[in-house]
Amino acid sequence: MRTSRSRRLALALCASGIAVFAASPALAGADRIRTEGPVVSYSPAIPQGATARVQAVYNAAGDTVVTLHVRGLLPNTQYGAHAHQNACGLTGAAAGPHFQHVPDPVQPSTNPLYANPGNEIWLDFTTDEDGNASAQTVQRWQFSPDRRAHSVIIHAEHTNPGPQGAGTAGARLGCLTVAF
Ligand SMILES: [Cu+2]
Repeated sequence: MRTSRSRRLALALCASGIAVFAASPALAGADRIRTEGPVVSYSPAIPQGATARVQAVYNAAGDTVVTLHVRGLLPNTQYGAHAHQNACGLTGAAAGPHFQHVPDPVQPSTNPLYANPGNEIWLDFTTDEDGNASAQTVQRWQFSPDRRAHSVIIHAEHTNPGPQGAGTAGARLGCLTVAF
């Protein structure tokens, strides 16, 4: 009985060790990441103190579920949001192009065959009267170890679905670096 209990304890410790490992800075295997922090602001439309939280989960079906929560933005306002290739920098441009699961050979990509919400991570939202909002998208793919998104950019407009200018969403207003 005692042996069995200590064995269970060892298994529990082992499991918690795996859980700690799974909280590593990037998604891998059946895993999840969660990043929360102040939104880097490039515009008065991202007020001082605005925060965002991004969670990404790999499920057993091979999907990637990405959720965005924002707080402290302008009230009752439409924003666009996407996962971008690079981490946030001093300007909105530093985050680079949208992350694309299948990369468009023509960049910047506005071809709806590539610039679409199945091949990119779009997280558009409209804030409530307190400036808060959330958005979620489910992708039928997962990141590859060497090619993954590194930020979420918040834009001035909801994303244009195309066919002309697909994926565009106006100025880059703010950014959160996310280790997808
Ligand atoms: Cu974008």
